Order: sequence, then C-alpha cells, then structure tokens
Amino acid sequence: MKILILGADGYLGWSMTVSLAMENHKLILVDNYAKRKFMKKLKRSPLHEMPLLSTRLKALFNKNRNISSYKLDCSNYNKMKNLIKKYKPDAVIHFAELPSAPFSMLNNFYGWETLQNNLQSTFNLIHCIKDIVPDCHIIKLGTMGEYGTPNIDIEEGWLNIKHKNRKDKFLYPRQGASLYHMSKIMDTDLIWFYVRNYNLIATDLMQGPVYGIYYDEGIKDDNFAPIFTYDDIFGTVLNRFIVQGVVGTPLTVYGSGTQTRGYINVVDTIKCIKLTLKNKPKKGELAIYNQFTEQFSVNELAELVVSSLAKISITASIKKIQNPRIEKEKHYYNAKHSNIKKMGLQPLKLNSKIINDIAKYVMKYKKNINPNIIKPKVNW
Ligand code: USQ
Repeated sequence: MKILILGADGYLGWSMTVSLAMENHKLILVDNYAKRKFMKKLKRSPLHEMPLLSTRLKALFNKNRNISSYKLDCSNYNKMKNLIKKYKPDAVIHFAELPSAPFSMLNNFYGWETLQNNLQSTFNLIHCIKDIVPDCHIIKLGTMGEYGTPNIDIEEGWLNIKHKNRKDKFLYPRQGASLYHMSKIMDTDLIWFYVRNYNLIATDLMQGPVYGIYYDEGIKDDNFAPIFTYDDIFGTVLNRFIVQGVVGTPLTVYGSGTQTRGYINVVDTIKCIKLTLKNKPKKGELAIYNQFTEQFSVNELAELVVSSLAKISITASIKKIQNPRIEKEKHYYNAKHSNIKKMGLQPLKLNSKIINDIAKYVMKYKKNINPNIIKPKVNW
C-alpha cells in the first residue's frame, strides 16, 4: 500500500514507521518537529536524544528504500494539498497532533496552540482527501479521554438512543477533561461531518494511555526506538512511574489514585493500527474502536511497578500528592473494547516482566534522567 504517516517522528508515529518499513509498503513520512520544539522551549527532555527523522531513516533504507520523508507542517493547507496530489495515498495514519493534556492547560498560548494545530491539521487532511483521493482510508488517533468518565458503560464510539418510541444512533456523548481532549472531540466531529456528507472512509481509534518501547526485531538498536518521555508534561503515567522507580524518587500518584483508565502497550497499538489498515470501512462509514487492552486504577499501576521493580532489586515507593488536574477520582469505569479483539488482536497483558524490561531500558540512560522535570508543575 501507499501509506502517508503524519507525525512520523513521534512516540507512536516512529514505532508505526519502523513496523511498516519492514513490510513492502511505500511510505511517505511527514513531521514538523513541533513536539521536539516545544519540549526544548519548556525545558523538558526525553530519556535520550534521538537523531532527526532523516538520520534515523538511513537505517530503515537498508530494509525498505521505498520511503520518502518531508519536514512539513500539516496545518499548512497548500503544502498538504501538494503532498496528497503528488502521492495519492491508499491510507493516511494521522498522528500529527499535540498529544498532551498538561501542555494544553499550561496557559492561553499553549491551549490555543493545541486547539489550532490539532484541528487545522485534521481539517486540512480531510479536506484534501475529499477533493483529491476520496477512497483513501483515513486512520485517525483519537483518545478514550473524549468520553471522560461517565456514570454508564462506555460503548465503542456510538450509542443507540430510544427517545419517545423512536430510535437513532449518535456519537457517544463526550466530555473532555482538558483542551487537548477537547481538540480530539472536535476532530471526531469534523471527521464524522465529512464522512457522512461526502462518503469518505475513516477509522477513529479511541486510545488509552500508552506505555512501553516499540522495537522491531529487524532493528534492535536504541537509536531506532521511539522518543521516550517521562516528564510532567509529555510523559504518560506508567512510563513515568517506571522512570521514577529507577531514579529512586517516589511514584507521583495524583490525588487518591482511584482514577481508572484503559491502558495499552505500544506494541499492541502498532498491531491494532495494522489490523485497521487491513479492515477498511465501507464508503460513508466512520468506524470507531476503543484501543486499549486493560483497565487499571493509578494505584494499581503504582503498586504493580513497586512490586515488579523489587524483583530486580530496585526499592521504589509511592507518594500520593495533591492532584494537579481537574478530574474525577472516584468514578464508575467500564469501557468496551471488543472490536480490536474481533479484528484479531491478542492483547499483551501487563506484567512484571514487561515493566522490568522497560526499567532495564531506562536504567541504561539513568544518568540522563532529570529529577527536576518529574514533579507536576501544570495545575488546572
Ligand atoms: N497520573 C498520575 N500521576 C502521574 C501522571 C498521571 O496519577 O504522574 C494520572 C492522571 O491524573 C490520570 C492518569 O494518571 O488520571 C493518566 O494520565 P496520563 O498523563 O498518563 O494520561 P492523559 O493525560 O490522560 O493523556 C495520555 C496521553 C494522551 C492520550 C491519553 C489517553 O498523553 O495523548 O490521548 O493518555 S486517555 O487518558 O484515555 O485520554
């Protein structure tokens, strides 16, 4: 297939690129390095610095020479249009969004940056697809956070409603807990608008917080692993806890720690997207899958990290700190996630071995860990 990957430099985008490069697809990679730029500006750094996409691609070229890469801002309509006209992709995987809730809640500037970047990129993409390649499969990364934490079961994207003896199907009600999550809700609305009015073809993957490191057996070299973040703004909770345990600082459980989410290993994220590529919806259909494999409370994750690290002689501790976020701590949470299993995913279950493999990776770069970027500094 001819696959366009937007946001190919990121945690998920790069993992996806490596995995698809091992198969015989034509890949067109795009990134504007916005996340690297903002991390630098906010004095946050990853576990180890990664070479730019162009340098990292050299290793992939030994496996697949059919890759082109562009430094391009997806919020620039004309540039997107020219790119899509040039390649006419069969599928686009859209990761080109600012992905952090704390980043979006830092202040007015970063809030608007998130809304504008995420919406404009999505809008430009769908508009170009509609005008140039309407049969192209748009695969978009959404988030479980679009649903929030409602007091009823979370369905996969849609809810059947019976009202005064009449029935209809609507997008499941959404209640984001940050401007980042709100931007994803608006993305979904935009996609659905275009899909239902112009018969486009799209899959929206509602993903939970991701953890782990993606390696392809073909390139087991840390320089080709994805960018791994552990700071208060860009790091996700489980990766942060493992780094905190390794560096010997207490695990930062926010509030009571009873907040529950659906989590997924990055290895499963990549498998799910590849399954999605093989399962193209019909024209005019927006497929929505909840992309997570297991539910945990923050306390459960923290306890699992402490007990796992103990097996490799690392003594970690937990410290409950005041929650910097506005989010429900005690809440009902039961989210469906059967579609990805129906497509064939055999989920990886989180266990001590997985946690300790990540910890061993982190230990190699222990000297790089900056303890000043661990404590949460963004409150809302
Ligand atoms: N949390 C802690 N301690 C920490 C960090 C987080 O207790 O040190 C808690 C948070 O309060 C929250 C939960 O862990 O209840 C998850 O937080 P997170 O920072 O791992 O995830 P979140 O901000 O929700 O966002 C992440 C990704 C985002 C993705 C989302 C999926 O950054 O791109 O969309 O996970 S979801 O959470 O389902 O919306």
